[in-house]
Amino acid sequence: MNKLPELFNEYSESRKQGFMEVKNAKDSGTKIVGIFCTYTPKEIIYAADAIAVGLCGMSNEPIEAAEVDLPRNLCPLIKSSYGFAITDTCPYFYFSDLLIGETTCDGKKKMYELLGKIKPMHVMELPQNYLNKDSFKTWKNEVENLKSKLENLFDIEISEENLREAIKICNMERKAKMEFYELGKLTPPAISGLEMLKVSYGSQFKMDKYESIDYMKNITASIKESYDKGERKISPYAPRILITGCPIGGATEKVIKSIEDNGAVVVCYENCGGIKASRLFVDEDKEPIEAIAERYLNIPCSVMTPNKERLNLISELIDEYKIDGVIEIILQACHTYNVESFKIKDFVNKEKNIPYLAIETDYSQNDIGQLNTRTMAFIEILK
Ligand code: BJ8
Repeated sequence: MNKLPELFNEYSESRKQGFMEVKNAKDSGTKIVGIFCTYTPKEIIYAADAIAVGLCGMSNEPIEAAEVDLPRNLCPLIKSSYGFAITDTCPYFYFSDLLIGETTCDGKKKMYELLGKIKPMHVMELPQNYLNKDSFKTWKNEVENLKSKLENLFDIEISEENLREAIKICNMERKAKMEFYELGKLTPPAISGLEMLKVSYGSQFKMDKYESIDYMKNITASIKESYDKGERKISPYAPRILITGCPIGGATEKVIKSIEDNGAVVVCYENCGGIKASRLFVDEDKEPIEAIAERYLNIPCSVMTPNKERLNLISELIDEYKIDGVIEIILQACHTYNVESFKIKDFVNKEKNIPYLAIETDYSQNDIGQLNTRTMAFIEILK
């Protein structure tokens, strides 16, 4: 079995390796579909024998170029994604035959209009009240439209069997990820939050799903084996933190680093890239399109209103992971998470009786001093 440090290094390098994999796939005639969001029903893309790639959007470098066209006071994730596209510095974007976006937040959907001038772009209309009966109909229709779009564009037919196979493999991937995240449930946790973030962030760049699942399983088994032999890397007294809020990775690793440098440990990520994206499975016993539509419409992102399921999820995770404090990371100018943070704080403080801290940040490294002061003060309360 591989030793841990090499596994982690390999995963942090996997974004670069992913570039080569996607190029090879493209050269051999495989279609590439670039995606931006957890709401994209990846099963439809795999059923079309294409590869879904998460597009670059976690780095500060292309933001200056993006600000020539976009307002400065905009979410860094949107500016970074757009900047990568117009500077042609994201190989995944470059190789994509089609981009898929959803009508989530205002900034993203307006950016998709601009991206549509550079690449073929398909936007799915995401209803934002999942409780409304018509929402399911609309969304199911959008999933069917996506299937037809891929069939026409790639001149193929997506059979029910293709869909069932894609559902199975995506569920297997979710299961492998959930087992990996369970390492955070141990006391003390078997892995630091920064390592956990690197593994889960890096995992999206493995193009072959079976390989990716095996790799995730290997990492989990390897860490468990060391833990069972008595290896402890984290102090049992380190306060246990749940991260919620906007998607993070790349430039925003600075927040996790600051939390852990100040003596706490991140044991669970509720956000996209973490549990939110992996805990919901597609029902393999239902009609495939219906089951896919149902699973994706239930994702508790702050673009939904109401978004009660997010509170339920946070509540369960606080209990399951024995959380001492919740830190919400809000990307600058993300209105949905920023406004919803009021409810989250109230719920965490009053219903779960634990401290909550909201951190608003961007992709620059200018706020590291202030970040450290705030996380240090918060962690002192927890000790
Ligand atoms: S399912 S979290 S990936 S929309 S881009 S909403 S940070 S202002 S990313 Fe998201 Fe899908 Fe939801 Fe997940 Fe705010 Fe920025 Fe908008 Fe953002």
